[in-house]
Amino acid sequence: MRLDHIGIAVKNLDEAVKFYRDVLGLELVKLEEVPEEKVRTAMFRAGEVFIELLQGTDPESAISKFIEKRGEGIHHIAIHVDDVDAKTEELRSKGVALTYDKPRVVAHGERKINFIHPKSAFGVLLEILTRVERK
Ligand code: CMX
Repeated sequence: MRLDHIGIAVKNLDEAVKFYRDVLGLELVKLEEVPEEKVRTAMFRAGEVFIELLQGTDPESAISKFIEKRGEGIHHIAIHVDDVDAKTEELRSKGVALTYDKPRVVAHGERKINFIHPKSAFGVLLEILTRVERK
């Protein structure tokens, strides 16, 4: 297992990209829309890990709801695992609350993801993911 990325919820992705890329100077690796999660994202390389900015594309998006309740800020921490299906089953058998029964395939099959509910992880939303191909 390794830390993959830190997700930050933002209201305006374009404005946030200007800060992280142009002011801070991080390398923008990818801009992407993930319809399955109702988000637009920007992924920046920060050494061995990534910083992911997320803007909701729908008021019902988890990101839009998060910002409405708690404001912009750190939304989740993502941990890469070799097999997210096996990890989901293992964690469920240990009584951990997961948001999806089965991991979701997103980004044209590039990633498989699930989330550990913050109530099971001391107030932090943890994403577990398997990347089919790291980009
Ligand atoms: N981090 C920490 N706590 C969070 C949280 C977050 N990101 N999101 C919600 N919470 C808190 C809520 O504030 C609430 O706290 P209180 O009970 O103290 O008020 C608590 O968790 C319970 O919330 P809930 O009523 O069960 O559920 P919500 O409707 O707030 O949804 C969650 C929370 C995690 C179940 C939902 O956001 C979810 O299913 N997330 C997974 C999907 C997702 O986040 N997608 C966007 C990212 C996609 C990507 O990375 O590509």
